[in-house]
Amino acid sequence: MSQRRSALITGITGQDGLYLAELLTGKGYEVHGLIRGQNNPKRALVESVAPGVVLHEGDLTDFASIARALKVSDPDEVYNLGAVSFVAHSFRSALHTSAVTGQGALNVLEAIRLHDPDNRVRFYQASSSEMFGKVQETPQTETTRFYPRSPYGAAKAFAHHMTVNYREAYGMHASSGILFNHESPRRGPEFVTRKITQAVARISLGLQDTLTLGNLDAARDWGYAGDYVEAMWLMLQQDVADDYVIATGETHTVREFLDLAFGHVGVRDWKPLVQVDPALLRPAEVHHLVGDATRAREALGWKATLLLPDLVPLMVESAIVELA
Ligand code: NDP
Ligand code: GDR
Repeated sequence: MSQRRSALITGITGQDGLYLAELLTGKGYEVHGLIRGQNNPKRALVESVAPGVVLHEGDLTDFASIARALKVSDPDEVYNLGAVSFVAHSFRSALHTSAVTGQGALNVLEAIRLHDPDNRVRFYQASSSEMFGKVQETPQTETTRFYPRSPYGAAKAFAHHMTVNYREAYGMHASSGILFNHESPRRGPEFVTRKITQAVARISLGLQDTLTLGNLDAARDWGYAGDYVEAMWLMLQQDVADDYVIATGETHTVREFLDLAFGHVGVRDWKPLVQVDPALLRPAEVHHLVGDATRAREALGWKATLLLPDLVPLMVESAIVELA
């Protein structure tokens, strides 16, 4: 009988960490997670989503804690999802973002190299479409040049290059998923999709009057997080490690998102309900992203199943249910 496979997930308390822990638990994996702080309030949430998960206290800036988690869990697969992930915040906290989102990934790579010199462990790095920043070509593919526009994007580009380097220099099975925006009812409330859908739910129930946003013209390739964690897993099941763009291939503006969200609760003209606050504009913006996931489709057999017109109602409905 084959031995039960095991995985260690950093960032297990985040949106993707929860979906991935759920996915891997469902596949029969022994799931381990690195969790920050001595009493992280999200511990119970992780345990309810992925029963049997084993949590190890640690921090991506603390090399020893990563080495310890690796030693105790001895995983077949490591998914590095932990990061300071909010782009707007990264401008206010550039050094910390660099330490967690950039150097943190290197800490994990180096800890794996020391723990497993025989390259048995397979590694996944959560790279991002934010690395494309001021886009040099449309749609963006695995070979599109990076031009990050934030401390977050720059830190992710560093982590991405280090992942490629550990693959090429040491023969590590290290893959990067260059994921475009993906959303869900588990998305953090600071991100625009969840901010909008939660506000629309509250406005529709008479609990809030208006919504304040920043740049309404930004365009994003928005997919569903449940689909995207499936792609992460598929990458680590390949014989050869590689980098993959994961995207829907469709782009929409924040305005279009507002049309769909307010439209779902019967509000056609949302303009009187939405204010723009210049304080929410970013020092440098990523204006337009759209990904070409051909490589993922051909090599992994992966395709986005839930597109924005179905995703937005799902998020609004979920926010309404939470308020009930
Ligand atoms: P979230 O912001 O929801 O989760 C981030 C996770 O990182 C949380 O578990 C958080 O823990 C953890 N974390 C933060 N700081 C540290 C630290 N110092 N040490 C250890 N863990 C830490 O992000 P998502 O789930 O949305 O994204 C997962 C990954 O994918 C991130 O790396 C993100 O940058 C990347 N990504 C996300 C995309 C998206 O659209 N969602 C697209 C492309 C890439 P805590 O709960 O304790 O704060
Ligand atoms: P993003 O996501 O920066 O693309 O990074 P976010 O939802 O924060 O912003 C998307 C776009 O919406 C515009 N916007 C606003 N954004 C927020 N958060 N709040 C607002 O009020 C608002 N108004 C307009 C932004 O300017 C931006 O153009 C996400 C994160 O998950 C990253 O970790 C990940 O790498 C990328 O997606 C791909």
